[in-house]
Amino acid sequence: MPKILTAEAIEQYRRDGYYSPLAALTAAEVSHSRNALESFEKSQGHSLQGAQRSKSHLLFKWVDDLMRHDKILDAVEDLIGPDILCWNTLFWTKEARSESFVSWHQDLRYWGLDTDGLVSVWLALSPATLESGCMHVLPGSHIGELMPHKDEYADGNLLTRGQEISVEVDASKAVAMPLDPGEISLHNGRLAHASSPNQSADRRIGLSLHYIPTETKQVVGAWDSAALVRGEDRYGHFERAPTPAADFDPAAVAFHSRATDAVREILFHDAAKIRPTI
Ligand SMILES: O=C(O)CCC(=O)C(=O)O
Repeated sequence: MPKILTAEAIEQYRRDGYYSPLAALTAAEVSHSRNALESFEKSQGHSLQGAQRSKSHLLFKWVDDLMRHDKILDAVEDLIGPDILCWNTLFWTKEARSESFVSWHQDLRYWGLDTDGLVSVWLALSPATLESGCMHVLPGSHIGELMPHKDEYADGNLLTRGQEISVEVDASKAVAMPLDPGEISLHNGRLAHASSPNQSADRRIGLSLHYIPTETKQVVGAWDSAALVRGEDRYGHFERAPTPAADFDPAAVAFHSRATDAVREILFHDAAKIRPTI
């Protein structure tokens, strides 16, 4: 018996590679999270940058709480079962009226994870609309071989290598996934997706959370880590990430540095050029 998704939603996810939208956070939870993010950004004088965007649950207790949010985990459990690791949490902020975009790509082409089961949850902390550059997906593209990609490093591309699918993507078949604040979309890590610049007057703030079954292995990097967020890990393929006691817990911050260096090496594996930030 599924915990939160309907049988139709699960069937759609398996067939098309995504399901959206699903209400997850209350308005109070959204405003708590957005305030926490923006207060920190204000205190440091700029938005989250570089490694701060990645594995952010090790820096911010409130992100660790979001990563373990019952509604989100119930949806993930309906798709991959009760033993769940979270490999990464990653912020995707497009400033108001900015050129930032994301080219068409498939995440599992780059992450060194040997699973077809990765569930990518994208949580909206501000309106993700057509105007603000919500994600678009290509239904069914999670099935079959991963597509070839090339590294373009284009200005404004939020992806590490500016990677882009190098065969033609029929964008007329793309489906938009607009989200209200507090809603999530779920997509398979093999699904092709992209997004356009933010033409709205508000920031478009999203947090993506990458959940994997515990049997998954890292096959590119020599060392990798993940947080056990539900159930049991009977495999031990990833070093267990600590849970921070508070924001900037020294032990978790030290782990964050090691863990994001490892991810960076994985993401740039085989790349001809290395960008200074991820
Ligand atoms: O935030 C976006 O527009 C794209 C996010 C993305 O590529 C992802 O979550 O994998």
